Amino acid sequence: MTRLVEKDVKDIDKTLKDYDDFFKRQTGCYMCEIACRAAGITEILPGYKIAVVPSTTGEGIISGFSESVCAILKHCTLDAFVTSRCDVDGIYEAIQKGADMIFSADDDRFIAFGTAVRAVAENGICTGEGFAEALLCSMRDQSRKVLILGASSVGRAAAGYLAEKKVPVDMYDTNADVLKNACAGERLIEKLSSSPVLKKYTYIYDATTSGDFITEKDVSAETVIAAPGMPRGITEKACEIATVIHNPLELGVITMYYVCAKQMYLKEREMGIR
Ligand code: PYL
Repeated sequence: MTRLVEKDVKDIDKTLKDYDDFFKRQTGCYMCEIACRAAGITEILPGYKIAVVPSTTGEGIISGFSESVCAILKHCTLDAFVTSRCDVDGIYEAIQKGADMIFSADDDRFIAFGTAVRAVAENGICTGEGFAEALLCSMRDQSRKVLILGASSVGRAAAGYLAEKKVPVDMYDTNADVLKNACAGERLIEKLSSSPVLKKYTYIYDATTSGDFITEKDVSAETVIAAPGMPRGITEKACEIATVIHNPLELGVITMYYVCAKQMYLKEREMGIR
């Protein structure tokens, strides 16, 4: 997983509306709609109060990261705030201020979790599934194979999601061992033993951290690429030709919210408090 830096997140809050309009032109849906579909939400859920708690562990705070997460959640008309304090003190503040859900990220893990009921959503899995749903909505022919590059947690989540939707997948990773252990037993996932010819695929999913390796030679006007990988794996010139769905944080965060909220809602119904 690439650790984001300030320049990756600094303009997110200012560009969210325009970006979501662009995203809708690309996929036919707004990010919230895609995230709800990825989370398997078919009914209106209660709005939960969300606290974003900065974490100073490891390499510490990324300037603008928590504020961007909060802005993304508010863009979906959710009730979110960033705690003034960090780490455990921030968790204490979040609960004192009535947060139902907390978002927090250290260098290894970014999660959303319930404060009153056991519920958790993880960024890599949610990003993988959110972008897979975005690709699915953009595919004119869902019987065509999708090429997934990168068997990281994001790529594995995407492969499992698409296979569950009966979409055939070719999967490739430069690390043969990582590829071998990915999505074991999934019938609809074919693992490639050599580097694929990109031009052969209309639908591509870039879950790598390679950056700028898909060029204008590899794509056509029909090509659709879901690209959660950071840095973006597709060159500017290729982005002018193909449909490239890419954002550093937005879709993963929104999908995390709905995945966590669905767990909370179902548990609350079980407990008779909804
Ligand atoms: C969640 C992002 C998506 C891609 N890489 C992940 C990353 O950069 N993780 C590190 C996040 C650190 C946040 C820092 C803060 O500002 O609270 N601890």
